[in-house]
Amino acid sequence: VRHGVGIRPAYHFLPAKNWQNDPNGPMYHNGVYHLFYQYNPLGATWGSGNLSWGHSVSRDLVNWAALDIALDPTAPFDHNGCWSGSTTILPGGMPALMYTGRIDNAKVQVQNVAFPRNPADPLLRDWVKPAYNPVISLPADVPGEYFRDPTTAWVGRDSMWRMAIAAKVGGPNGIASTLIYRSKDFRHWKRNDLPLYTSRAASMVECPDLFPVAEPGTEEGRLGYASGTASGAMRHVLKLSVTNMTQDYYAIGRYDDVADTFVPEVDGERSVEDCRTWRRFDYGHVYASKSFFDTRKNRRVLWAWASESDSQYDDLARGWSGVQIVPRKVWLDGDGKQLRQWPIEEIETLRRKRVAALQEAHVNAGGVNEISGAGAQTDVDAIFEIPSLEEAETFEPNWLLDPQKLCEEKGACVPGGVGPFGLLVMASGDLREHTAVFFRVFRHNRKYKVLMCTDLTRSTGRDKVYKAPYGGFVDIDIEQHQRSISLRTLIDHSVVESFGGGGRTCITARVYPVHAENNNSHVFLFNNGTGIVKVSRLEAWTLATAAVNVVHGG
Ligand code: DQQ
Repeated sequence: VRHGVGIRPAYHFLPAKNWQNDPNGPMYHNGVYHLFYQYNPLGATWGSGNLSWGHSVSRDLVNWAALDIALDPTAPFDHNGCWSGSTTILPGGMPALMYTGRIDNAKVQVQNVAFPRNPADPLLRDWVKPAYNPVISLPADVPGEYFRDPTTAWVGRDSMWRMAIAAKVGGPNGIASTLIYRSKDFRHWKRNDLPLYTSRAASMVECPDLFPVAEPGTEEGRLGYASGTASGAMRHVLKLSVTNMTQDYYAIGRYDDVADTFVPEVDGERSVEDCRTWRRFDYGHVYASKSFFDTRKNRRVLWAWASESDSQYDDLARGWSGVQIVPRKVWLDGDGKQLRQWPIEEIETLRRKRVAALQEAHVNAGGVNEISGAGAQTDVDAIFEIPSLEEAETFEPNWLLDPQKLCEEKGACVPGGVGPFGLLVMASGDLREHTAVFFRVFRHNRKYKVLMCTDLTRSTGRDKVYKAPYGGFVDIDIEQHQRSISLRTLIDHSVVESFGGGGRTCITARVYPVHAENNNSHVFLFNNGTGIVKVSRLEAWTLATAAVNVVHGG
């Protein structure tokens, strides 16, 4: 197997070479978008002690220019790695990076700040770490390796800065906590007695993100959190990355801006205490997500890391590892219970040839219809309509807890009643290799339950590659939606990002088809249910290659 040819994404963010993981400190400042990211300049592996902040800039969140590394592990307060953190734009427009440094042989974690050497430089190329770092040292009740990932700071009604930091509190078997620190001057920080949130169920959570959401029907831009201020909103979102699950979970809830505590509003089988029961931004393969408020378009934008899911040997052979998802706009759904996500509209500037425009089409039971002209760089946007829900299979209540397992039991090849129907992407002409993105509708307590899966079982002929299906439920009342459900899928060689039910359920997968080495991938519609499925509307476009950290000249 050749490594990398046909696999390297064409419009997802990745450095020219080497390893990247978490997105760090995304911001929009003076007309420029910045993305920093965990980067190992020495190779295609994580390299904990070498981690630096890679830095790229963009005017449209699609095309990116690579700049020099913003932070590298050279100071006494970070010489074992510059780990994750965030940016805050201080009053007067001065941006500040707050990040975790690993200091000594014990790899103790502390928090450091850095500022642009020349704030007038439009690209903010050069960052200085003041000698007074660290600004926050390790608290006595936190083990050295469990204190990290400061958030963007915000100002409370008492005019004090606040930021959240992940920590395990109370020794090695301590409690996964999100601590709040407060400061008057962004330099001297004091920990609140009460944490923002604790979860006894998870052993460590990292990369917290707290942000306000506009209530349905009101405008995001009204919240006045352009500079990171989180106050003034009725409800907030807390996202936590659960270390041992390598998964991100979020809850919508109430943030008390005096006590600095967060209480999730949970429904169904979700629990306040156990953040692993919360909803997920993505039911596939993403981690360590981070959002920022984009004042250019008054929207919240989410980034997240999608690591490789083949082997480290493959990473080394390719010389690179890890991509960022296409940035997503995030907002509160009209039901007030869940977030919705959609690829930022700028990605549509890459649309070149519209290869399909279907209306009132259909896919017969057992049908497989090619969308000809669609391939490894394609954007598909479709609405399916189910003429009759009569044939829906009966839902078993114990399936509720584990949609992923249900996708394993009922993969794309298992015929059903209503569905499985959807797309086969990154498919070889003979269909031997394909990744299936699909829905299956079940009857449940006189209502219907919609399951969305990305089935990787046949994604590649290679072995030693992750192939278990991903899955999540789509929280919509399909009867209220005229028995219709939408699916948008962004196909980019080894990345398949799908948005089900208008972005209520998202699944990102990494795939490594062998046939793609010959640049000969196909896209099909399929229906493995017992009745026909209508395609009320479907459009598909080829997508151009974006300029992402391309190295010029030389
Ligand atoms: N990655 C960083 C940490 C963070 C983890 C180190 C999450 O700061 O907790 O690369 O992926």
